Parts: sequence; structure tokens; C-alpha cells
Amino acid sequence: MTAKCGFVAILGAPNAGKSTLLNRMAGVKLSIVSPKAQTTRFRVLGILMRDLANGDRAQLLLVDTPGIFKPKRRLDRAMVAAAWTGGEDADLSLLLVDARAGITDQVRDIATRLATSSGRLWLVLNKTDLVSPPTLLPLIKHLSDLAPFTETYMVSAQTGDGVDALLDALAATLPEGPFLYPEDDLTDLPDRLLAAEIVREQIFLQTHEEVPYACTVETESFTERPDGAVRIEATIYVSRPGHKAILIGAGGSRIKEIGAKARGHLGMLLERQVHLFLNVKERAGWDEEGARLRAIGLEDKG
Ligand SMILES: Nc1nc2c(ncn2[C@@H]2O[C@H](COP(=O)(O)OP(=O)(O)OP(=O)(O)O)[C@@H](O)[C@H]2O)c(=O)[nH]1
Ligand SMILES: [Mg+2]
Repeated sequence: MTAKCGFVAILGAPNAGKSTLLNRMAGVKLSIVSPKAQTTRFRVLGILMRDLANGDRAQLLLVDTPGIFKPKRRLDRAMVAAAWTGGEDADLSLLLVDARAGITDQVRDIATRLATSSGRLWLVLNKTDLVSPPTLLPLIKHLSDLAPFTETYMVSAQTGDGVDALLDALAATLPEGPFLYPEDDLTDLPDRLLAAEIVREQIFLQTHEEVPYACTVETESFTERPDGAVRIEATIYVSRPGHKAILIGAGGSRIKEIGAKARGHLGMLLERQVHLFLNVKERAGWDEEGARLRAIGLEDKG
């Protein structure tokens, strides 16, 4: 048996389905997903073992990245920088393109920049469940004019269609080398960060307009109790008093629902009972604050 191991970065425009694909490939939910753009804010690693037909074994280190867009806030700049770094550090990058949205300005900009980088690049069309097959070939042709993709795959991260074939091809193409993580590990994401992310996912699902973008979540305490349950306290920082009112909702109804859903999901992910306490604090300008960005693992680029 030969061991293979390498990093594969999933890059693309916001909402392309990168996190859905990571979760589908890892077979477990590691990265939060929402119908809104710019959901993912930092790199999320998925660790996956795959046996090849020839008896070789591969450890795929899949890196979900924030969507790439024109950043305005310091938070946005740090997110986009994290995405590009994910690509630069990888053995192979996948450009994931929403086949229904096609070649938007964002996709064009990303592909053009990837064309100037020296790393290996594959094209993956996603959301094939939403388009008719004859539209895919012209799309691939136009994308191939923008960057030198060495392989092309078509998948539906949602239904799982085509994902196995992509995984087999990825495992086969990884460089030979020892496994970098224990075989049973699923991610390097600490539970505290996972807890904050699951709360943020509910904010993305349950609030609208600018509110989800005006929030960040930090786990203040994470303690295991003697009965096996875990007690989690998290703070939601919001930019403005109006956001706080929306987040709390009439009579506290919204924050209660965010807490209830997040607690349920966390209970399943952590496989134990969760007691979750949420605190909402107004903090104008948190998205320009280095400490808030570092709290979610983003390097402070100033
Ligand atoms: N129909 C369909 N929907 C999909 C597919 N993959 C993802 N989606 C949906 O697309 C939306 C965005 O998915 P995400 O996985 O959050 O996208 P992302 O690229 O990680 O987005 P950012 O983190 O914002 O950059 C969600 O509503 C997903 O359910 C797919 O293959 N088919
Ligand atoms: Mg994402």
C-alpha cells in the first residue's frame, strides 16, 4: 500500500455551494450553509480517508474557503484573503461554479486570477440538478477559455450526484506522502468555534437584509458537566441597536428560536446534551476590530 496525502482547496464565488460540497464529501456537517452569500468566514478543514482501487490509501485534506468577492469591510478583506491563502497553500485547487448562475463577473474575476497562479487547477460545475445537461458543455468551454483547468467534473453537492467520481479522482491525484492527521479526525475545528458557527448559521437562516452580516458570534465558555452534558455560553455581537432588537424579536421570540435550533444541531454534532446560553451585545465597528476577527481565526491584515 502507498499512502497519499494532500490539500485540496475549494474556491469560488459566494453561494457556489462550496460548504455544501465539503460537507457532502466529508459525510458530516463541518461547515455552515445558508441560501445567503458570504456565509463562510474562515477556512474549514475536512479530513477524509479514501481507499483507491489499486489498494493505495489517501488522506484528503479538503479546505472550504469563504466566497471570493470585492471586499469592503476589514472583515470582508480578511475573509477573501483567507480564501486566496487556502488556494495558495493547497496541492490542488477546485474552482466551484454554480452552473445555474453561470459566468458572473465574480466568476470571471476569480478564474482570471487563478489563471495567473502556478498551482494545479480543476473545474467543478455544481448545482447540476438545477440545469438541463445541454447547457453544461458551452459553460465548460467558456470557462476553459478563462483558465487552464486540467480536469472538469460535474456534481450536485445537494444530491451527491457525481461526488464519488470526483473524490476518486482527487484521491488518485494526491502526492505520495504520510498522513498529516490521525485517521479518525474529521476536522481541526475546535468545538468552541463549531458552537459559535452553528449559532451564526441560525442567524443567517432566521434573519435577513443586513442583519446576518452585522453579527459575529464568540463562544465565551464551554464546560463539560459531570452528567456528560455541555454548557455553552456565546455572545452575539451586533453593529447597531436596531439589529439587536431584530435579533431578540418580540418578547425574545427570535433569539429563543435561534437558541433552540442551534442547541438541537449542536446536540447532534457533539453527540451529547447541550445547554446553550446566548447573549446579544451591541458593539459598533466590531467588523473593523482585529480582536473580533482573530476570535474567529482570521488573520488580521489591517
Ligand atoms: N439545488 C442545489 N442547491 C445547492 C447545491 N449546492 C449548494 N446548494 C445551495 O446553495 C446555497 C449556498 O450553499 P453554500 O454551501 O452555503 O455555498 P458557499 O459557496 O459555501 O457560500 P459562501 O460560504 O457564502 O461563499 C445553499 O442554499 C445550498 O443549499 C446543489 O448542488 N444543488
Ligand atoms: Mg460557505
